[in-house]
Amino acid sequence: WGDLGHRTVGYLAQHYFTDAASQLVQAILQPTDTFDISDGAVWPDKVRRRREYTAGWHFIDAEDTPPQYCSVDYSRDCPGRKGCVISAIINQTALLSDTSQDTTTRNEALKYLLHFLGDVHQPLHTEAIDRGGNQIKVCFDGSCRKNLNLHEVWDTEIPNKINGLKREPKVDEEKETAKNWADEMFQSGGKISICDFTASSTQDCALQYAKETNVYVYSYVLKDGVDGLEGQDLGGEYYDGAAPIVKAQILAAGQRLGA
Ligand code: DCM
Ligand code: DCM
Ligand code: DCM
Ligand code: ZN
Ligand code: ZN
Repeated sequence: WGDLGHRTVGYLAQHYFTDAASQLVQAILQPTDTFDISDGAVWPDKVRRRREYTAGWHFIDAEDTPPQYCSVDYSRDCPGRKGCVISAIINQTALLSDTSQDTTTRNEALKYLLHFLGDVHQPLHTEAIDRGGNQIKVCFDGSCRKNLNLHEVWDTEIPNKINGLKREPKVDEEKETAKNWADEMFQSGGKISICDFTASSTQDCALQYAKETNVYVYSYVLKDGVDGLEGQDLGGEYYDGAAPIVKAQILAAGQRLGA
């Protein structure tokens, strides 16, 4: 997701925290007036280029065959050295839970988790084809600007349009929009199924979420194949079908992150 999506997932998760969880997040994140939970959630994107070894942690390149057969396979799709969003969730959960780790390690582990629970719910972050849709050129609401692609439409254009947010907003406006969207979903979004992580491993839970997310690649995102999307304007009918999926996935990410 873009910043709006990640910030909303952070604010939404906060609504589900127990008092103990709020205190723990306060202690580990140490938020300030200018650095709140939503800034923690976008932080991994801010350091992504400086920390090249983290670039592969944001997605899992499922080598499946849309729109015919969907699947996510941990041993097939998560390269050992480079890692993927599933291994990143496993590793950062372990670091966050380990009280013998230093404060910086646990602070960063929390920020990575705030972010990756979001990314694992973006359909194109669970799909390899054309680098998760980054190489599929499309248009949106009359704009066919250079480099606009299917991935960015799902990360940013659709969430922005749902909320009437323009491109490249000021941070304060973006945070306000994210807070309002989170409040709205908390009030009327309904209840999402949550993996029982006391009974299942982090890997099984993260993989379950990735598989659920990957199903949308088939049922909607690429249902007409790549050729049916290339060069098309996705701001109309495609947007109308995509918006409820984006809302459902942001809601699921927020509730699951909160849990
Ligand atoms: N920062 C962070 N975690 C915090 C507080 C700040 O990652 N708990 C980030 C935000 C800025 C940088 O560190 O990019 C410097 O923040 P500050 O000026 O608050 O030290
Ligand atoms: N940062 C921070 N707290 C950390 C790690 C990093 O405040 N635990 C800040 C410092 C930089 C930015 O985040 O502004 C990126 O850090 P780095 O250069 O280490 O990737
Ligand atoms: N991305 C992805 N799958 C890939 C490569 C990238 O989901 N195989 C994501 C990560 C960013 C976005 O696409 O959210 C843009 O990546 P980049 O800046 O590496 O082009
Ligand atoms: Zn993305
Ligand atoms: Zn990301």
